This record gives sequence, structure tokens and C-alpha cells, in this order.
Amino acid sequence: MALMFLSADDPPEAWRAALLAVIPDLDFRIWPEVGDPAEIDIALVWQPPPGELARYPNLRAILSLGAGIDGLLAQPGLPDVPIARMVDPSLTRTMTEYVLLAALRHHRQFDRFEREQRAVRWSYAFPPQAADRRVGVMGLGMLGAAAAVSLAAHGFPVAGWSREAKQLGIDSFAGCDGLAAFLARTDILVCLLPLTRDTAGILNAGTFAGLPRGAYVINVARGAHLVEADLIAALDSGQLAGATLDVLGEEPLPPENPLWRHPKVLITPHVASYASPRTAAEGVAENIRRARTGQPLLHQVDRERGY
Ligand code: NDP
Ligand code: OXD
Repeated sequence: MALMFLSADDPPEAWRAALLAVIPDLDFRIWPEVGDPAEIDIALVWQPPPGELARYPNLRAILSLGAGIDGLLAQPGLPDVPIARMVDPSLTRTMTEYVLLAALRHHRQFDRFEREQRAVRWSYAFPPQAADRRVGVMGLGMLGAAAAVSLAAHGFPVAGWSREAKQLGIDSFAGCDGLAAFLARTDILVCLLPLTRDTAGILNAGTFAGLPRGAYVINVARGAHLVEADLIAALDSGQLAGATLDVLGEEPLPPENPLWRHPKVLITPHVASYASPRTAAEGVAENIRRARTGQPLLHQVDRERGY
């Protein structure tokens, strides 16, 4: 029995050290040097090459190094074994930092001051109050709930939108019926939804039209949530004041994509949050034990639901 580690983005040696500290006899193999595929029973992965997971006949579980598993579910020949998504305090904390930073940057008009500085203009404006800026978070799961609670602690009136209503000490809207009212009271919209057949393309012209004029959009979920042409049209018409995009339909974003040069858009290269081997290893180790003893995984994905 051996674990295969496969990720171009995560540090394999840090993961090996963190997991061996919890399971000292773990046979940890780094892809592509994994030996006999029949010996691999656990795959710890992020963005494996298409079809790769179908090569391991004795897999018991797939443990995702990321929170979003839309890419895994789209894999051709995905083995029919339990999948767990990543839940980790560092992943949650870094996402909260990013969302706060992006919301505060717009709220305190740093996006405007960046433009004014480039134009060499001293452009005083009376600073706004957080209490006057309503933030709405789409998706109140592990990441959305933490970001929403933190934004509320900074004085913003915060609401969230999810499938089921939540008790988080913020206003909660749920389902298709709750969407219009949620959008109508949202000046800064944060997307932290999983990418599913129900949420793909949800950041579209209709959604932007439902926001108050001059609203701001922060997409930290997946690029396919956003209809890029609709965003550009809404920015150019003034319906939206700006956008922060950490995730894009095509990553890396091609140089010719107009979003790179749009004056109201800030692009970051899918860095909003990441799991840390130090803080995530305990949960991954627990899932290795569970997979090997045939128990349900922690944070097991519901394939039908898509998250
Ligand atoms: P969770 O699975 O914990 O939460 C998902 C939330 O979305 C739940 O509140 C769920 O509602 C809600 N939701 C799902 N479908 C719908 C729908 N159709 N309508 C309304 N609400 C819906 O996910 P996480 O918080 O862990 O992660 C969210 C996403 O963030 C990931 O899927 C990934 O795409 C992205 N991400 C991006 C990163 C980055 O660096 N940019 C890093 C990590 C994650 P309910 O609770 O009612 O079921
Ligand atoms: C994730 C991501 O889903 O980094 O964890 O996008």
C-alpha cells in the first residue's frame, strides 16, 4: 500500500515530512516515480493529467489538495472511489485574508487612488464607512462562511447566499428564490461557490443587472463562474465599478485577453488561498486511515451534487 503524491503546484517534500510525522510508516511516492501502479491505494492530487487516475487499479480514495473538485470530477475514467476535498485552517485563513484585502481595497478606494496616481492627480474624497457598504458572499461553505463572518467583524453589513439558509449571525438568503433580494442589497459581491452545473456562468449580465449600480465583484471561486464578456460590458456601462479576479476561464490568462488591460480589473494568478502541509496533514492522515479501514472520509464529495 502506497500513497501517490501528484501536483505541479504543491511542495512534495514538505508534504512528505508533514505526513510522515503523523504516519511514520507511510510509503509516500511522488509522481511520476510511483513504481507499480497496483501498489498505489491513495492518491493525493491536484490537477492530475487527464486519465492518469484510471491507471491505478487498487485505488481506495482520492484526496484532493484543493477545496474545489470540479476538475477532478471532470477527469476521464475517474475511478469510482470516495473523493475528499481539502479542508484546512490555512486554506480558510488565506482565503479570508484575500477577500478582506480585495473588499477593503475597493471600499477604501485604493483601486481609484491607483488610477489617480497614474494620472498624477490628488483627488480627495471623504472616506466611506464600512457600515454603508453592503457585502454579499455567494457560497457559505468552509471558505465563504469564514470570509463572511470576518467581513462582518470589520463592520460591513454582510449577507450570504447558499442552497440552504444558514445561522452565522449574518443575513442569510437561500436558493433561486432568494437570489434577487440578495443581489439587490449587495454593493460588493464575493463569489465562493463550487463550480457545478447549477453555478457555472452565474456571474453573468442578469446577475450584474440585479446588483445596485456601481457594485463591485470579487471572484475567487472558478473562472467558469464568470461570463467575461458580460463583465466587460457591465464595467464599461458603469453598472459595475470594478472587479478583482483570482480565477479565470483560461489559466494562465492569455496575454491577448482584454481583462489584463481593463482599467477597472485587478487580476491575480489563482493565489487567493492554499493549503499548508503543516496544518493540513492531520486531516489528510485521518482520511488515509479511514480509506484503509473502509470508513467514510472526512469532507467526502457528493459526486451527484458536484461538491
Ligand atoms: P464548500 O463546499 O464548503 O461550500 C460551498 C457552498 O456553496 C455551500 O454553502 C453551498 O450551499 C453553496 N452552494 C453550492 N451550490 C449552490 C447553489 N446552486 N446555489 C447556492 N449556493 C450553493 O466549498 P468551500 O467553501 O470549501 O470552497 C468554495 C470554492 O472556492 C471551491 O469549490 C473552489 O472552487 C474555490 N476555491 C478557490 C481557491 C482559490 O485560490 N481561488 C482556493 C480554494 C477554493 P449549502 O451550504 O447550502 O450546501
Ligand atoms: C482550490 C484552489 O480549489 O486552490 O483549493 O483553487
